[in-house]
Amino acid sequence: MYLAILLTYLISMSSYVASFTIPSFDDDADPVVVLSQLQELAISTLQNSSQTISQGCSLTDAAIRRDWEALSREERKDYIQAVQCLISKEPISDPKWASAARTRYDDFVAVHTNVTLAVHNTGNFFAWHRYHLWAFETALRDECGYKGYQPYWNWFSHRDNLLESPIFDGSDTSMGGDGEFFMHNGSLTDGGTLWLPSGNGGGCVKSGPFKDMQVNIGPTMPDMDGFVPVGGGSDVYNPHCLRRDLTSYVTKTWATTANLLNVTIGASSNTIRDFQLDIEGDISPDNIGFHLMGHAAMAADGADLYTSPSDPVFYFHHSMIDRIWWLWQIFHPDEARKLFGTITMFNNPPSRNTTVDDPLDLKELYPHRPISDLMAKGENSPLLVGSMERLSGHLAGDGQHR
Ligand SMILES: *[C@@H]1O[C@H](CO)[C@@H](O)[C@H](O)[C@H]1NC(C)=O
Ligand SMILES: *[C@@H]1O[C@H](CO)[C@@H](O)[C@H](O)[C@H]1NC(C)=O
Ligand SMILES: *[C@@H]1O[C@H](CO)[C@@H](O)[C@H](O)[C@H]1NC(C)=O
Ligand SMILES: *[C@@H]1O[C@H](CO)[C@@H](O)[C@H](O)[C@H]1NC(C)=O
Ligand SMILES: *[C@@H]1O[C@H](CO)[C@@H](O)[C@H](O)[C@H]1NC(C)=O
Ligand SMILES: [Cu+2]
Repeated sequence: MYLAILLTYLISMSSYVASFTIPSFDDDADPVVVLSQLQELAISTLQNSSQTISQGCSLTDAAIRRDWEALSREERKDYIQAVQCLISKEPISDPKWASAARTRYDDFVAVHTNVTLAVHNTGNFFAWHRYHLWAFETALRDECGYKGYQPYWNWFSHRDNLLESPIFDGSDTSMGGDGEFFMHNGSLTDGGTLWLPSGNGGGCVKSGPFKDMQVNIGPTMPDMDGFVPVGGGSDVYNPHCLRRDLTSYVTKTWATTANLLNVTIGASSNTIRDFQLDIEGDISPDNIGFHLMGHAAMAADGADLYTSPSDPVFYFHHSMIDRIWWLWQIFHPDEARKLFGTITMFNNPPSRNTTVDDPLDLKELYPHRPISDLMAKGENSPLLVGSMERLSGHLAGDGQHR
């Protein structure tokens, strides 16, 4: 079935570069393998297009975001050092709205917290997070000497046991391990409608480079039982340790091949509406969607709707979300530049539809660029290649292209 959908589209491709055998996708296959097949299909699709990539960006000079697992020990240490460098720098955000920010790292938590209700379950969800991610990545590079790009968390790898993931294994090349054991009754997520079981943590991250990280903002709306909100956002200074409760139940349940195929080339992929509703967990009651899945798997600070960028793995998660959007855009050129949703969360209060001319708000920290800047230019581009930000990434999938 998936193959048929693809062929319809692929038949319309004209020129070619390299030979590539289109795999037949199967819900029973290993999701890690399926994702790298989708990745190769996407790259082949781009290579076969005769479209010129705009703004001086091409497949050969595009920046490449990579799987953390594909980075060498040295590359991982460079990344960790750059994040710690941002944590050691002074904030530049205006205390008028970000009085709780104490570090340059906090600026990115504070801005997310401030605009939360305008960038989740809204039409700008993907684009705003793409811009925020780019801004963070650029700060690592320009202000902290980092030479690479933002790595991503491949949710499908180690989905059965997150403690074995090189992101979470607690080693000196990880982003820190699990939290200390903290007795609690799981998390009530999805607006309090869905209960998820606890992992074995919930307290302060107990190992690895972010063991002693101090979080200054939040929790504002934590889902985890026993983690008490402070009643405010980026205006409430609340120094506390970074907390996690790595919950493999969540990735085991939802990081599946069926869900991956559904959003990229299957039933949920046909329109921006269904794609976005699926990713944000609103397409079916028993699927929390990849976005909430990643947050809920970290739990505690990383699952707070407002202050989740407090956990540095937030950027790994959103790099993967961005990658899935990018894959989907390549496979669905007619939908790729469309938006779905209004300018208020769940359209509450009721508001107008988002348009591609709407500015993306990163407060005074970065220019308010229109959404269209982060998507393709050119009405009928089969590729939707556009700005650097859009292409910046994902060309080396899953470490297989190193
Ligand atoms: C690209 O073109 C090559 C050569 O014609 C072909 O083998 C390959 O399947 C094409 N890739 C896609 C994704 O259509
Ligand atoms: C966001 O910042 C503005 C000032 O720029 C402030 O008026 C508003 O209350 C803040 N909103 C939240 C949710 O923090
Ligand atoms: C844990 O929380 C859930 C959801 O609120 C509730 O249904 C369940 O009874 C609780 N379990 C215990 C042991 O308190
Ligand atoms: C796949 O997508 C369809 C259409 O969006 C949806 O109805 C179905 O529930 C999805 N399947 C899963 C496993 O989420
Ligand atoms: C808003 O978008 C929806 C589809 O996403 C469409 O049905 C509706 O007509 C649009 N509303 C306006 C006022 O354009
Ligand atoms: Cu967010």
